[in-house]
Amino acid sequence: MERRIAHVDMDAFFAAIEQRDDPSLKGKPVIIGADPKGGRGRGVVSTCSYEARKFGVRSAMPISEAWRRCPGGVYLPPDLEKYEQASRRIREAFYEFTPDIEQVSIDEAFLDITRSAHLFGGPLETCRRLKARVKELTGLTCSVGLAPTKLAAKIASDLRKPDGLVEVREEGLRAFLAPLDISRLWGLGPKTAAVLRERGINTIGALAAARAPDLDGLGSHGPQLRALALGEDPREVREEGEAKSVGNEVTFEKDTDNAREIKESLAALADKVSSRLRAAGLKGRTVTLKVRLEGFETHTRARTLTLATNYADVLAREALGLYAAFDRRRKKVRLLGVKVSGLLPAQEKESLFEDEGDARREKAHRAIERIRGRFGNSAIYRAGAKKDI
Ligand code: TTP
Ligand code: MG
Repeated sequence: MERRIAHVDMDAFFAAIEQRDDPSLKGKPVIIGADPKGGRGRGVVSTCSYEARKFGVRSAMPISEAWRRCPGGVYLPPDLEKYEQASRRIREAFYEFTPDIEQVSIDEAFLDITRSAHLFGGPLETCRRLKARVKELTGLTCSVGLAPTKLAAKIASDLRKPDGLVEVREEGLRAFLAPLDISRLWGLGPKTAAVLRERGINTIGALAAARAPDLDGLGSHGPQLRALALGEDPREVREEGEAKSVGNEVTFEKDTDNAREIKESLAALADKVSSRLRAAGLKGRTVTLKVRLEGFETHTRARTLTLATNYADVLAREALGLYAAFDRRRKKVRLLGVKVSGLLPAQEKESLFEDEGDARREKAHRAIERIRGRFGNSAIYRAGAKKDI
């Protein structure tokens, strides 16, 4: 039976929420991210409205560059709590259509509607209704790709943004993929892409038609990529190990090698990530440290814990440990990030022998959360994290 997988991706998510909440921003270039400080700001763009994209502004671009391209834009700091609330609403809408959901990020999910679509007038009609329901619950538009595989659904959702809906059927799958650039394939890094391009393989169709010698030197990756190019992608919705994570980062006012500043920032980031995980009822197993050095050179280091956690002190300890083992070759630090992935529900028991410190930690975290709930986030800091991020 043909699988029907929908990939849903909200349009200009953070920016669209700000435009929804302040109608005077509608139709304007809105840029969410670090403070541009009149062009001297040092952080990056989180996202921007489609109006701002016309000026060439993009996610992850330095905010100073965005300012150069679009000095007349409206620049706003992100309000993650508000966006997470919208994200929860969207998920509620999804569950009205199927229980088979894989949330990929704050604004993106796969839905397997193979078994439920008949209840809503068929797969395409299900997607139309889903878009309408998301709009009704959040006032926001999304783009949906409907296809027999995750790869094709993901690509399809991106093709007619914003407010798009693109359907790909099994019989048209290979023809749909063939003209697309190889960079659209998952798991294809820039190095492999460069090797393929040197051999004249630029499109997914060319890769599908490639002979064994063209795939030489790519190891087991070669046949795998070719299978994807042929439309073979058996990955299921809800598959483990998807890029599901909670993270925060900070760009320093000035590049720094001040050990104390770095330590406090890592502790504050761990604190923030811990609060967001706990608010979402999640814990995670893998802690990733991101370090961007002067000159924008970026590195990540990760460690996977035996037991998943959402405790600020455990995350801080891991982040500090990863940082201590990182060799920055005397270069100064521009940005730090802490991210937790490998997420599971916080109440899930992983071991019969809970860490003896856990009950105490849980109590301490709850006490801090109560105080913050009553007096605001800066009413109390954890030791070593005396800082707002
Ligand atoms: P995306 O879905 O990549 O972007 P988007 O929803 O803003 O725009 P599009 O219409 O192209 O889907 O990411 C979702 C949100 O995640 C985005 O609104 C802001 C945040 N984000 C960042 O903070 N930094 C980033 O580098 C990216 C890519 C996204
Ligand atoms: Mg999006």
